[in-house]
Amino acid sequence: MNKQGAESEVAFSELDGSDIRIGIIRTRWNDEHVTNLVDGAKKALKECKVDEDNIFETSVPGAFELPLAAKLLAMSGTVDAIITAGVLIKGDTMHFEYICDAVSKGIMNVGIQTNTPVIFGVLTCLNEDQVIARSSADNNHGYDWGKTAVEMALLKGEATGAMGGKKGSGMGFATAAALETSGSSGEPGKRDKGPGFF
Ligand code: DLZ
Repeated sequence: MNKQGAESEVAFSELDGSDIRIGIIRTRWNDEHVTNLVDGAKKALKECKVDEDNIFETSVPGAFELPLAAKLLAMSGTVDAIITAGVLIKGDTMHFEYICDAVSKGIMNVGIQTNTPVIFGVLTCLNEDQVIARSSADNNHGYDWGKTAVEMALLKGEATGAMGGKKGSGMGFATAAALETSGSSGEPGKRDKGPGFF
């Protein structure tokens, strides 16, 4: 079968998610495929040592409901990153185009507005074969979404100082912060351990 570019091309460094909490919001539309994707995400979370008790999962009817549900969860302050999971399959009308556009922009906006990493775990496929090629055991995009959620949660922790520079996303922010740490010297360019972007 032509997988039409289905293979994942992203590599992840080793991620320690033992101190982070992840929210999963999944759709009940295309239930079977979405369940496979969520299973893939959970496999990645387990590999990253995210405690099962630190995974909150809930569902909404369809992909259109994902952005608002994600915003409400982000505003609750109970999770460090959110995975939205859904499958949109093109039909005979323009519905697919409108929903894809609204959902992708909506999910992006939630992350930007709430400073909570929100993973775009929505497959937008032309047919079911494309869905299967992206949610099956050996190539499950949900797995990448799980790793991405942990990486972004760690990244936010580094950037805000919440991780105390101990755990990293692999992007080096915490290292940069640690290099600049010099106590309360008051010297220009020096500062106490804190947000780690520079
Ligand atoms: C209505 C609809 C259709 C036609 N297709 C999908 C789909 O492929 N995937 C999905 O997640 N949801 C679909 N929906 C439901 C909408 O996302 C939404 O739940 C309803 O329009 C109610 O707001």
